[in-house]
Amino acid sequence: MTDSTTYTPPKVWTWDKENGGKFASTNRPTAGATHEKELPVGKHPLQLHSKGTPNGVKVTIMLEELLALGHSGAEYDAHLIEIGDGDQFGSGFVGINPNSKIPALLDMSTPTPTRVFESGAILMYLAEKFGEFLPTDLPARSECLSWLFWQMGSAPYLGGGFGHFYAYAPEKFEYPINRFAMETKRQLDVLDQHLAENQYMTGDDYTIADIAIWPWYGVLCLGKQYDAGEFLDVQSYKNVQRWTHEILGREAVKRGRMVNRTQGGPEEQVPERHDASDFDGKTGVAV
Ligand SMILES: N[C@@H](CCC(=O)N[C@@H](CS)C(=O)NCC(=O)O)C(=O)O
Repeated sequence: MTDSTTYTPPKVWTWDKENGGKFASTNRPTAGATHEKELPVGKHPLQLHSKGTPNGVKVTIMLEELLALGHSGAEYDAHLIEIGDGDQFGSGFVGINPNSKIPALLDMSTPTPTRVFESGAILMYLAEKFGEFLPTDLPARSECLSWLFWQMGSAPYLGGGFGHFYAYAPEKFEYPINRFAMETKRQLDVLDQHLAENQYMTGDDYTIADIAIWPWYGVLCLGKQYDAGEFLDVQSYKNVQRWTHEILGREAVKRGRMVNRTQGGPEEQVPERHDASDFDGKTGVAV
């Protein structure tokens, strides 16, 4: 590993497999399947292949919210994709997401199975399929989708930028930590100013914009993400704090956070969800 202050890029980049970092064993510069592996198919209309990361949790919260409203068509099997073991490079998974990232959804209730990848696209698909959490009135719908796409564009700076260099990189480099901490705090301020005037991201109604933003910025403001609560002074974002705790109190959020989770105590985890009874005896994620 070369010191970042003295690194001179070669003329042509080559893959240094030993470059260190938490994800060195799964990251690669090529796409496509590395091995044959069929995906399991459960009994429900919706087959989710995911893991309980912020992007994965967006979808399980949405599904639990839809079930809470009585949409039986939103019943789902949540199969665990162990991204640390490279499951995302299996042929079955690549067939539903050529980008090899969780979450990915297969809707078996359409005449031929419909694949949906990218968490924002999955939220929109489910919102449109069930007619919930996405306003139909054009100005309100546009506001909701603006915030949904804001999240999709912004979170990589938080996760891939700040989180990576603050928590996962093999060494603490000042330059990228400063750059991405500044951007993360700017984004938190965007949210804080907006939430000073609005109960939820799109006004009075809880929508897929909140469902997309909360698992990243809400959990960050709980001080959980990257153990960076103090460093980023998350308590100072008072309006984000108010919104974060309001959403934290929702039953569907409590359930969705546990699905495909493999961290914490057994009472916090539902690694695979095939039935509502899988939540029996589970207490939820500690804050
Ligand atoms: N833009 C994508 C990002 C998905 C994503 O980055 N997923 C991560 C986990 S949060 C993943 O599958 N990583 C595995 C890998 O990079 O190999 C989405 O929102 O669905």
